[in-house]
Amino acid sequence: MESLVPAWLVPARSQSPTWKSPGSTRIAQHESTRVKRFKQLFGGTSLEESVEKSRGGAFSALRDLFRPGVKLDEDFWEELEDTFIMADVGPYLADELIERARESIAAARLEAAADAHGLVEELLVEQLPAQSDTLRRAEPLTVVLMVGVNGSGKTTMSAKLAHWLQEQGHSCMLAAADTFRAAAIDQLRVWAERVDVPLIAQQPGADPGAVVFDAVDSALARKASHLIVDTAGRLHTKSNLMDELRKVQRIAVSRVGADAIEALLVMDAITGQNVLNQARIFQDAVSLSGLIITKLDSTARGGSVFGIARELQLPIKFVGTGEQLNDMDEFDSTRFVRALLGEPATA
Ligand SMILES: Nc1nc2c(ncn2[C@@H]2O[C@H](COP(=O)(O)OP(=O)(O)OP(=O)(O)O)[C@@H](O)[C@H]2O)c(=O)[nH]1
Ligand SMILES: [Mg+2]
Repeated sequence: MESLVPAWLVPARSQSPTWKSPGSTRIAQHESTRVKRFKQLFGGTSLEESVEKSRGGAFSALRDLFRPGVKLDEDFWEELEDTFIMADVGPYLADELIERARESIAAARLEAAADAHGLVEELLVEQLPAQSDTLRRAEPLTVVLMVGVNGSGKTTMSAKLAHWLQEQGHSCMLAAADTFRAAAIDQLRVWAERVDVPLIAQQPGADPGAVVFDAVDSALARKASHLIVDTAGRLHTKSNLMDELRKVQRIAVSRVGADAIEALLVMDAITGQNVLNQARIFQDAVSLSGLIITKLDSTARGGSVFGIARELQLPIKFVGTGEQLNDMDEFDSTRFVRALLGEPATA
């Protein structure tokens, strides 16, 4: 029987030839108390796994830096900066963080690294834009546009959001505005059936603007609270495709008003620092209201989140942490930073 457990969830050491069935009992044996604690914290089944991975990577070095006995000397600052850069925080931000940490630590007259842990935690939380409501709620309908480059996770996240909204008692619909490939429409159809939400789709090649126009009509007629529009992945350099996105947004705005639009840029955490330029062009095309960072489970460098969010000054609304419906979470800066940094090492 095919395993219900996706491969990425199985710890790497379990994927050996002797490893037979990645069943839940066996996985449970691999769970550290830390993972269990994070499971309690996040109430989900996978964000903690993803964050654990980031902590196992560059961020675990950060945690080690704060162990008892380490002095706040030049070596410490150098190592801290290297660790930030390794974690994909980006060189400029790393530099600035170090400057600010130095100032705060000098002002607080701290000498031991272990005492500086809380301060660095605060500094990292401050880098992330203030939280906003997870999703707008406009009457009678909120239209959620999912935009982004190819393969960033738009379709998967559209389904996850539909499921998330439904679980909260909202009535939601999906619109297949990625009309480039028949497979894209089919992919969303499979998700819509799984989540059990109505899908509005047209033939492959149809005008995405027309799909959105029809979908808004249907959503209003059925009194849905949210319409999630899955758009085609596009490179920011293709101006005709960016114009198409503008048109889709214009149509949605003309039907429900600008305040009822949630335009979310879906970015994957793996691409790191080099997506900033792309993001700016998307922001110009469809005044974005927030970010979704996907694939946090697939990277050991959660630091890119800081650079992306700070540069764009947009709230991170959700994170994707796997390929299954429940592999998502609402973003919370403090919880995210705490999960990355963990408790200071005690030995
Ligand atoms: N590990 C992991 N994989 C993800 C996540 N989100 C999506 N994926 C996978 O990434 C791949 C692309 O996801 P899609 O949702 O199809 O991405 P998309 O942005 O709709 O792609 P296009 O429509 O081709 O632009 C699929 O194999 C997904 O299963 C995530 O949070 N974690
Ligand atoms: Mg897609």
